[in-house]
Amino acid sequence: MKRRKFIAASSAGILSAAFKAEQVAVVRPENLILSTWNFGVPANEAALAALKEGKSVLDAVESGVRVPEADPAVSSVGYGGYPDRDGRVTLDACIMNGDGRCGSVTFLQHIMHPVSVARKVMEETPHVMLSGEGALRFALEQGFEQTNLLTPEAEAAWKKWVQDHNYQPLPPEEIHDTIGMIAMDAGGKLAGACTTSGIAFKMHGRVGDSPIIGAGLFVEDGVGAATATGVGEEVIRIAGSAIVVEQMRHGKSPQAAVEEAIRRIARHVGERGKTMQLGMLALDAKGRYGAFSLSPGFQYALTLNGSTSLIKSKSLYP
Ligand code: SD4
Repeated sequence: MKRRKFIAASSAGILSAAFKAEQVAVVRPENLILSTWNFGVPANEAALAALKEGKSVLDAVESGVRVPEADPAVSSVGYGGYPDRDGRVTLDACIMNGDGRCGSVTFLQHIMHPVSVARKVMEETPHVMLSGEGALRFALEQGFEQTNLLTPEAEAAWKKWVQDHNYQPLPPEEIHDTIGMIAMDAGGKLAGACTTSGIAFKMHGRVGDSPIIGAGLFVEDGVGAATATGVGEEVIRIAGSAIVVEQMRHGKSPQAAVEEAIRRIARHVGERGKTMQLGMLALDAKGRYGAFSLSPGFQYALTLNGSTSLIKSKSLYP
């Protein structure tokens, strides 16, 4: 960090506030990017590359999450995602800028980059959310190509599930992972994106938290950003990302805010929480960040001052 910027940050009181946080970025970093799970590492690197090229933080999160969307080895996002119980890959995604602009698609089929369709909804329509057939029609009008998203591997996993599970949804510990990314650029501007194929072998038409602004993602300049992964129904029930940002507005650190959200979910789900996959990430406008999950195993990618690492989150249950 350049000396002049460092002095500006400390004189604004940012430094002293940051020292009180549980997880501390000592001064506002050049760029801060957080995303869920191990596939967040290459995603964060793509987002960082976009920021380094001078692109906006909104561009950065979009290019970041496009990486797992296009990766057939990631069985929970975009191309290669596990299908619903009828064998159809249906995708949910949203994107949000710190100034309140946002867009979302739900139950979208045949399009590899739902996050980019969500961005077009934000930029090219008077709406926030498009769903299903209408979202697909809009995507095609916008020039997106229709693709078969069901890879042979995902189809084989689905066929095995059909044989083994008698058409019943999987228990929460066996579901797969969403990418949620939140980021702040050197100027303090925030953005986030969230994209998923949802819970594997879900009912046809089921939509989770990921494309819902305020549930899977929420971002507000000057306050903070939050995102969620895991059993979307439980995140929706508490308006997860919105309440995390709201608590940061009222003075909680990102870590305290995600812990409070996870504890609220724990009260709803009782004993099931011990094995339920559900994690949240948050960052605030001071450059502090936090992560917490219900059951153990949640990991996130953190990019701070130009380098990215994969970190094991703290969890409520051991
Ligand atoms: C959903 N939250 O559709 C997503 C799925 C997920 O880890 O993140 N699984 O509910």
